[in-house]
Amino acid sequence: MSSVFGKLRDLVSTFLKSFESYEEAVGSFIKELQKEMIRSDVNVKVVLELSSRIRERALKEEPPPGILRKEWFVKIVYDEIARLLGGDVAPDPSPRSLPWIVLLVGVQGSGKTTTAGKLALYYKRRGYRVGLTTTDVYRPAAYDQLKQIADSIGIPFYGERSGDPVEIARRAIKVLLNDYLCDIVIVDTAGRHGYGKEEDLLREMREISEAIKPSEVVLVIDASMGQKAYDLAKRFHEWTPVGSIIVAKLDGTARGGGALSAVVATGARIKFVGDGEKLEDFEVFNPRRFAARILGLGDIESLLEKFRAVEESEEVRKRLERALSLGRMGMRDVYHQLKSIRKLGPLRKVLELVPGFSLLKMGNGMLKGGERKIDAWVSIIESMTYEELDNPGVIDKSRIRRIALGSGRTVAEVRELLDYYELLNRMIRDLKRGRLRIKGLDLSRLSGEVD
Ligand SMILES: Nc1nc2c(ncn2[C@@H]2O[C@H](COP(=O)(O)OP(=O)(O)O)[C@@H](O)[C@H]2O)c(=O)[nH]1
Ligand SMILES: [Mg+2]
Repeated sequence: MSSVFGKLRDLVSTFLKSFESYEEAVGSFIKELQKEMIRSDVNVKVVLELSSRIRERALKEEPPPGILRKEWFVKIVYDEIARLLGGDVAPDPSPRSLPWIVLLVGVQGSGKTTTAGKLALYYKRRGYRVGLTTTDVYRPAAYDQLKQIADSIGIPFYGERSGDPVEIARRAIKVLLNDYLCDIVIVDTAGRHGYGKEEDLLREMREISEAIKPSEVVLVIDASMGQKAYDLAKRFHEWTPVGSIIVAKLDGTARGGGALSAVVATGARIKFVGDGEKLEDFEVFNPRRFAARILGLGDIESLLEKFRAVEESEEVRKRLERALSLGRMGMRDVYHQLKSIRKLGPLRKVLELVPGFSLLKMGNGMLKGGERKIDAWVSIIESMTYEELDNPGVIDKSRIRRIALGSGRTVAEVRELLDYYELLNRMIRDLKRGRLRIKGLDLSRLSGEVD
């Protein structure tokens, strides 16, 4: 099974090292990306959409300070793949109403029966009363396989070894809901029809679906399914609208390109992934982690660190903007500032490039004392009461002594922080009144240079 996404990692590192101009490198990257994606699992339409969005952003967006354009490009690729998969919003796997009836569909061998057990265990552990049933009458072992799973996790099972799958489904729902008082029922289905024709299978799925009116139809897809995934998902979706997707066998070598295609084909989201044969090997889908897997982000971990720094500095900038519009900066903002610097460690170089950040280290050369001073000030602020944080004006001599004692710092250090806080607020006040000018200052884009 070839995987575009293993290759993508090489593409990324080649891209980062290449000597071509940015535009050329983006062009070659996108061309390679398209080739690889098409050669492997991902549908052509998906590829074209994805690459045109990447290209557009790549040529339009300016990276934040401290980030190279090429590095920013990698973030764009990562973002766009994550966006296809649902972006930052993790799926909500809890039932939207009870009873909750799940109909699992998918082809033979995709992992449906195993997934039925995994899903049942997942909900059982969350306090639901779950029942299992199967409509697969074509494969003699199907009944036993699911019954054994149900027994092993101690939940009710209903099945019939032969008969009409639609009627079996109807009866199963009735029995599990009324006699066993289940509030979630998971219906496993056949992956291959008795006559072996795909259309017969799809028609049967539709009939079962119309008979039991499931709360959600879930398509189970094998992570290693290749180019076929797009068409397959689309066909299932046409016959029985797919509400969500579960990707099984993600523990294999496949990176899940087929799953990406299935998402686009159905417009449904991936809710869970299965990553092993055991029933515990199951978790709620995480779009960013999946995107990272797809990109093989292991070796650009440091780049991700840097992006985190950018996000951090965004927060610093927002707080500064607010302080400027209010004409005052709170002690909590200073605290956040100091923590950011400390958290970012050597990466605070990045932070220093953030517009407006330099303003904060001006004055008494706060960073001169190095990490030690930052640590001291952080622990001093942590020893303040809410009242003191909200209104540092109340901090008198005796409070200074108490804070020094509580934080294990000296009275001089506490005073130094308070002086810094004063100075900062004087500067911000002056800025607001226009007595101090910062070159090109407007509140949406602060420049750190002071005239
Ligand atoms: N490694 C691995 N194997 C799996 C996973 N899910 C299912 N399988 C295996 O895949 C095979 C087919 O699974 P099954 O649930 O019977 O598929 P079905 O035909 O769609 O019902 C079985 O051998 C399972 O043990 C998984 O997440 N990881
Ligand atoms: Mg099965």
